[in-house]
Amino acid sequence: MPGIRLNQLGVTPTGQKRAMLASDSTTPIEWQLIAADGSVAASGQTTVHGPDPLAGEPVHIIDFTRFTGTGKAYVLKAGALESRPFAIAPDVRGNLAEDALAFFYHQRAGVPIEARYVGTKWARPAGHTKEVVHCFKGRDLRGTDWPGCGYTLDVTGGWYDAGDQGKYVVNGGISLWTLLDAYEHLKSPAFADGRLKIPEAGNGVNDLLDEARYEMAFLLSMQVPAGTRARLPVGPFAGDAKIVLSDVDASGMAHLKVGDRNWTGLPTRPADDREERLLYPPTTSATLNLAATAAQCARLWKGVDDAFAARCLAAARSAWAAARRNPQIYAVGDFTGSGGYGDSDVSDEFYWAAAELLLTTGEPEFRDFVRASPHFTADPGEPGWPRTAALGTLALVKLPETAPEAVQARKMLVQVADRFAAEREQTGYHIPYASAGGYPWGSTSTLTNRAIMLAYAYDITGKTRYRGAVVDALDYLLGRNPLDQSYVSGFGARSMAHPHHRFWAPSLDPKLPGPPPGVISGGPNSTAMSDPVAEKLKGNCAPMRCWSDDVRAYALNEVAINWNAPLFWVAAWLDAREG
Ligand code: 9MR
Repeated sequence: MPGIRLNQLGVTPTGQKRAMLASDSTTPIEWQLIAADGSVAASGQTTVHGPDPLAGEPVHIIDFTRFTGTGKAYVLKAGALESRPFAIAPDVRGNLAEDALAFFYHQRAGVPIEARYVGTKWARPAGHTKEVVHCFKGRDLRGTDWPGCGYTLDVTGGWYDAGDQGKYVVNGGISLWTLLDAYEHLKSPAFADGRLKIPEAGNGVNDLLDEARYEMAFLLSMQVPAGTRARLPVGPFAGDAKIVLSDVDASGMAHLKVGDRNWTGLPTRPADDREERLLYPPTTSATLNLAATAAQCARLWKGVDDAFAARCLAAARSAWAAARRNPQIYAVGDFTGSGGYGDSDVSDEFYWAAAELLLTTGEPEFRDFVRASPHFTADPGEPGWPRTAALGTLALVKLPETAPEAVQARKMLVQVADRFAAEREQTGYHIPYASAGGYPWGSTSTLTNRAIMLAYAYDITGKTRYRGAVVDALDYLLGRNPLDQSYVSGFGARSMAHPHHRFWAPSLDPKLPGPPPGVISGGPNSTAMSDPVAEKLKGNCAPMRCWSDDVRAYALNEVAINWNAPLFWVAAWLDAREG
């Protein structure tokens, strides 16, 4: 492992440039930047950070931002330590944004993944075609007897969530939001019609919208039909309390998920899944995810496909009304075969949905709701599937500049961005995330989601410190970390190659491909070390080191739509803002 670590793709000439090294020295160390011809291009002294409990080592920082030359093979040296050769060039990220977005085509359910778009290596037959499914009926693992429902829904399509082949409205919601937000906020020509390798390229519609529509259509299909009464759990149920089901008007709610009755083995190509696929009970959170994204859809497809936009608006309104009628229906069922995505505080989902509906319709009901929400005046934190307040804030900043809700949202956004940017000083690796409680499941997405907030703060204020913090986050993810690891497949000298995935699993079946380029691992996880690989590391790793590139490590090395989406957003933002 090289002693000096930095973004394995290299750095840009005009951007911020930092590298890290581990050293016990309490005094600064001389460093030199050596050009390919052996000449010293720049030199200076490290900044001593000292011991970093997140990294499990004492860290020094080399900052060579002031050097603005370009070249292919620079090397940093400090004492006996060296970096790998690296590039300084405007285009070091290459196709990161496009590849991160291509992940969503690869994850499509219901259609074959065709060689003409992904190459023969990653082509595969369609999985889960014609998913006309009925509701789970019978006893779950917690002993609750679910009555099933009197209908089936055609929920063919959408994206598989992750290494598993479940399709979840909750996690689908934030992932779809992120793609649609990239479309709406970045307005990048890079994804115009015909730019992506997807079947819809050339249909006259922006390709990013086309990819997003594939999931939007799935979310719409998960809505409970009008006139449906259902027996659902109302209110939270503590601990092992018996769950009581009540008769409610469930019209317009959204089922939380469609998934396998039992977990499928590893590997399982999507087309080879023989498990029964089932709809699981509607929840308030899923319903609000539908309301929020359908509201986005209603404004973004207006003028592109008015009929689709109108369908989305009707779905958003009926979902909102359903959530207001049923504000406390949580994912308390305990089912095997698919992920939980349970969330018993949906005040943030209410705030998010109301903010999207306000932005789309301008109606007073949504304005009043937003203003009365505790999230309107609170630190939104970073987005995450159970924490969507930030998404509401990012909707409000899109209101006309002088609208009081926009003014307040900008204030909260800058406040949270300042907090994230300041956290860098607490970490040896200078990243905008000084997690005191260890690293959570999917920690790489905490960073990319924070980077989205920082990017917005830069766009609103023009302060380079926020852009620098975005670069810091991405540098860490692409190799500037104690493991010298790029968490993105195909990008960097040591990049993730063995994700927990049922198809990209060559270490389990040599006939299967590895991950395509541009797929990000969930990354270090020191707080929920539940898989067999993680269990062995438990207690022996500093948070940033609790990771292994192992297909069995589902708590450390899975890939997921809500993790690739913010990677795409951030890479596309940097491309758009750095030229
Ligand atoms: O990302 C989810 C993480 O926040 C949870 O702690 C974890 C355990 O419930 O589940 C993660 O989501 C997984 C989902 O349940 C099933 N598909 C794969 C997801 C990524 O690991």
